[in-house]
Amino acid sequence: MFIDKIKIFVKAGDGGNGAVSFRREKYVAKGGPDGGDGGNGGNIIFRIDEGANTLLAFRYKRKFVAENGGDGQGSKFHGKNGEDVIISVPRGTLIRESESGRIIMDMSEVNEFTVCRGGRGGWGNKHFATPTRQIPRFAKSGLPGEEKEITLELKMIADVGLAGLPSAGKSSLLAALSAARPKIAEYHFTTLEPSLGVVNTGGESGFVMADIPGLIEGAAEGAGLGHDFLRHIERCRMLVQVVDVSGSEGRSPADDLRVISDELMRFSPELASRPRIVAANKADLLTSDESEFLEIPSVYESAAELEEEAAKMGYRVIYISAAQKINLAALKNEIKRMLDELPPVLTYESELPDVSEAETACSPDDVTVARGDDGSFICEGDWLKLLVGRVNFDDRESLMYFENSLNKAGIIDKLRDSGCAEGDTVSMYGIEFDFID
Ligand SMILES: Nc1nc2c(ncn2[C@@H]2O[C@H](COP(=O)(O)OP(=O)(O)O)[C@@H](O)[C@H]2O)c(=O)[nH]1
Ligand SMILES: [Mg+2]
Repeated sequence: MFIDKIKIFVKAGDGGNGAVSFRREKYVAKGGPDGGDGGNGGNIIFRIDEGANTLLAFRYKRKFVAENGGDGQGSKFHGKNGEDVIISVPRGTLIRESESGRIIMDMSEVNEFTVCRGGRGGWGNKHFATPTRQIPRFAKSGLPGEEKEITLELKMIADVGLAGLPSAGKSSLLAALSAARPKIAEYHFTTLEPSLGVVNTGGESGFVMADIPGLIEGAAEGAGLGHDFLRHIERCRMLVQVVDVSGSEGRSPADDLRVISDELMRFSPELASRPRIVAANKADLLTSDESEFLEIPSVYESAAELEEEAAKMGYRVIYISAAQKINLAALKNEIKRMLDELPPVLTYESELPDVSEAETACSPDDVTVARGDDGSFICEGDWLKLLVGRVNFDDRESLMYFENSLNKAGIIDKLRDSGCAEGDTVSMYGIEFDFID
């Protein structure tokens, strides 16, 4: 079973609550506040696992929830931070937002990525040991951890992608050129999962080749195994189209070239436009003498047609036998020559708006004021949430900035208009303070 696309749910831990507590000591009549902070919630982190090449591990586990932060305690005890959850994925996994389909991250160049941040722990009242009335009295509740429905989609990373009809000899070619051992047999759709192999070219690096299940006419409509597997060669720098030149299955190689080209085009015109070579395979069935390979098109009409069709599309044809390992060096050298001039493997940019854009998108005008059950004034709005997230409540200057921002943005006026008066409690994303007019 091969799984290369799956939807999962992830949630980072919530922040623990800050404690509100007062020191009690012998001989100290009235102790100061000593409530410790809540711990931060654990993050959800993706990490590349070089050994993995499928998303099979997610078949039975689709929900990942990181630990919540512990609550703060008296005597300045800080709550324990929640443990992160590390999720291993194969290199080349795209993380998308399920609902919009937008790419959050391409796990191909970074090794680690935090997809959901744990909520920050609430502040204990120890921070407000010398409360001036202008500053928040105490920060109490921890903030919730982020949660998301995401879709993981594996797009393997290879320099060269093999495309062709079933039984053209794609798997045989990968096996002949690399140490990979894909399944090979004379029946169609032997290959049910993609595989990668490293092809040595004498130099230190070589190149990576990807074998995928065969395509047939109508794959775009779901015929055969459909064309979803093409996603695994979408990053490839070039394609090798494998064609059975012997007509061993009674087909015309020129037709085969057209059929596959059409299906590639229907999947993605961009993929279809990548540089390509045609590997005319099973040439051993036409002649067993390698020196006669170049003569094939002048002897066999079907091969001449293939040459003509390929020339129209701008592709070079190289005659090979994957099974007998004949003329493979010529193919390999041509691939190498082409790769030397091609841009690197495709990687995908995040499609999420960056944070600064998100910030400019929300406005203080959208901040609302509501009354809580206890009579407090509760302010909410994305603009405010971002502001609160940025303030360091341990730092006086940061607090001043907070207060000025509220003033300038008209939030204080809004509170006043809602009937908030001197001494009332105002609550903003876990922060509470007394209203001073
Ligand atoms: N005579 C001959 N048979 C081949 C050659 N390459 C592959 N085959 C055979 O064709 C069949 C299909 O090969 P396979 O590599 O599984 O094709 P795929 O479906 O494109 O991956 C197998 O029986 C292979 O042994 C070749 O160069 N010459
Ligand atoms: Mg195969």
